[in-house]
Amino acid sequence: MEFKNIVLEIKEKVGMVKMNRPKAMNALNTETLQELDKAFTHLGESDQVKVIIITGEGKAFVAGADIAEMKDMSGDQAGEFSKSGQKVFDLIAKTEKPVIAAVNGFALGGGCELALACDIRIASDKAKLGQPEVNLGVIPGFGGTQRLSRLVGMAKAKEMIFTGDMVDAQTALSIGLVNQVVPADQLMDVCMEMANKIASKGPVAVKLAKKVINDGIETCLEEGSAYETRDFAECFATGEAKEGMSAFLEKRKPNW
Ligand code: CO8
Repeated sequence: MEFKNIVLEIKEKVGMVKMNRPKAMNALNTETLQELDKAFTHLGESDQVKVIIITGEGKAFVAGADIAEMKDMSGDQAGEFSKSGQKVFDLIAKTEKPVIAAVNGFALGGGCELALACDIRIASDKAKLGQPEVNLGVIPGFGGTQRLSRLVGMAKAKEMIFTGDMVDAQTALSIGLVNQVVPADQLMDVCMEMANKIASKGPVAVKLAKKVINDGIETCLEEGSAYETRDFAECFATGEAKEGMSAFLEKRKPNW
């Protein structure tokens, strides 16, 4: 698939999305959001792809929503823009395949929110993350007020969102905003290694684990545990559990 602002590649079982508007620090304009929507719909539907990695070309992962496009918006237009971004990020968050954000550089505003919509964030030691919207007189509008506080807790989320300060990769690691920090030149190798490892596991199990964790965090423990029981049983119903356990007992690799 050909796009203007992103590059989509599939390497065996891994779908790779690269944000590719480096002159504008990969800022998210309407066209880029539409392209992301198309790319993730395609990757979500592909039988070949088991894991997705998203990264950015140049100095930025994504430096936010496109400020030039937003500047003259009316309240209604801004609301629509916020909704369209949230829709794409929800698609990413709910994609049945794990999504790894390879945070290569600045992940600011909508860029931090894009990383937050992913399942796992691996940061280069050069990365900087933040929600600088208050510097522009706005609040995060692509899910940041909700996902950041769920991930790092309300106090840290409020500090980042109220001050607009960026955090470096090590600080992001210390507050749980990223999973790992790696040297910049190893970022893609580390992400690929993790993606390949996940892609080698039971695909139904990985898909259901993502769904149960995501659904469970939005509800109470009792209901979340019921989701877990339902999907634990589902692993057996599909035959995947039988193959995984037989392979273990027969000392061979599972054939999913
Ligand atoms: N939008 C549009 N253009 C951008 C953006 C952006 N978010 N970020 C950078 N650019 C452009 C610059 O204008 C510049 O363009 P030009 O070369 O034509 O002057 C080019 O990218 C390079 O940027 P800099 O010269 O500033 O590069 P530096 O290395 O000096 O700085 C930074 C890099 C720190 C990333 C800096 O560019 C910066 O601070 N960018 C803005 C970050 C920001 O404020 N992001 C938040 C945007 S608001 C947002 O994301 C809200 C999301 C929800 C929207 C809800 C809908 C209503």
